[in-house]
Amino acid sequence: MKLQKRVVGTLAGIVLGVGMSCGVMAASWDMPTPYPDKTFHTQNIIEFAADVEKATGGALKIKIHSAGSLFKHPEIKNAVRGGQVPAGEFFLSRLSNENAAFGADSQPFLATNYDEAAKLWDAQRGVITALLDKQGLMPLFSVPWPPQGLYTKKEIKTVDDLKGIKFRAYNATLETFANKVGAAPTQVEVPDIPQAFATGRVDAMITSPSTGANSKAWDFVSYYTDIQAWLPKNIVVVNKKAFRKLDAAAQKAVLAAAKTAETRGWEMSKKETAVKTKIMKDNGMTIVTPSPELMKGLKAVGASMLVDWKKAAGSEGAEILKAYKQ
Ligand code: PCA
Repeated sequence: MKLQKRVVGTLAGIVLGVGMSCGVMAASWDMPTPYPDKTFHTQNIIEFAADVEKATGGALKIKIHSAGSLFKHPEIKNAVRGGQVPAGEFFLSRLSNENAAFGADSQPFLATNYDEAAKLWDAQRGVITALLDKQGLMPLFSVPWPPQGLYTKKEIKTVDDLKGIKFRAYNATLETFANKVGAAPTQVEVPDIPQAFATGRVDAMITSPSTGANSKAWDFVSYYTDIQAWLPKNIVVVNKKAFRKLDAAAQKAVLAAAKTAETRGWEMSKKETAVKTKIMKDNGMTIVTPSPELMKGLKAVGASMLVDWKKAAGSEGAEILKAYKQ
């Protein structure tokens, strides 16, 4: 037994030595993500990992830990920053408490369709990259959720109808929005949505048709009002030190797979919108086109929030808006 172990150990040493001398040391990365497996973002990341593994001939394997199973969503960014894991995914605008520039894509009614969202990401990318660089992080790719809509038990015809409703929020910006319309916000992560509704912690939410359908929203609300309020993004980041430890070929493979994943993810997101809205309809939800009065009221809230955001985001925010409006 002892001898066997030694032989195996020696063999492993030889294999490792040969590997290193060729510069192809195999690496395995653990990658935490916040959303469940069937979420299109997670599916896209699974394909990204497969592309990397294939392009490196198995020299870099990325193991996805979805639905906050390795690190909870609020911990993922710092886990990558601290080097506990080399890469991870999170909801970009969660970082708006560090710098408002991270929250541009969650500003209500600033960018409300895919063309505008793409333009906003072009405008935002450089600023975000510089901010993350200061933390030893590098963005790999970013993909938007479908336009955000309103889920309620009763039909909402004006902003006043939202008064006093217990409202699920997923970041500080949505919390502010909910407060401004007179609702009562509570933070709830996606995997906890069904339970939060079932136990009456919340009675309404704003999220994509994607998250709505995946959460079986028809079990707890009847109306989906298609307000198309903003298209917030997820981002996948890598720890720069971990990235530098890869050989040149693996670094190239990661960047190429990231580029492909960004393109593929945006396409997946676009398809998701119609498919998931139909699933909600087929399950008995009433899909409502918002009244002009409701939209007017919501947009007024968005406009006042943008004024505050501009103040908070300073020169970085101004840079983003200038590039976006060009
Ligand atoms: N789904 C995620 C973020 C935005 C979205 O559409 C959520 O509801 O938390």
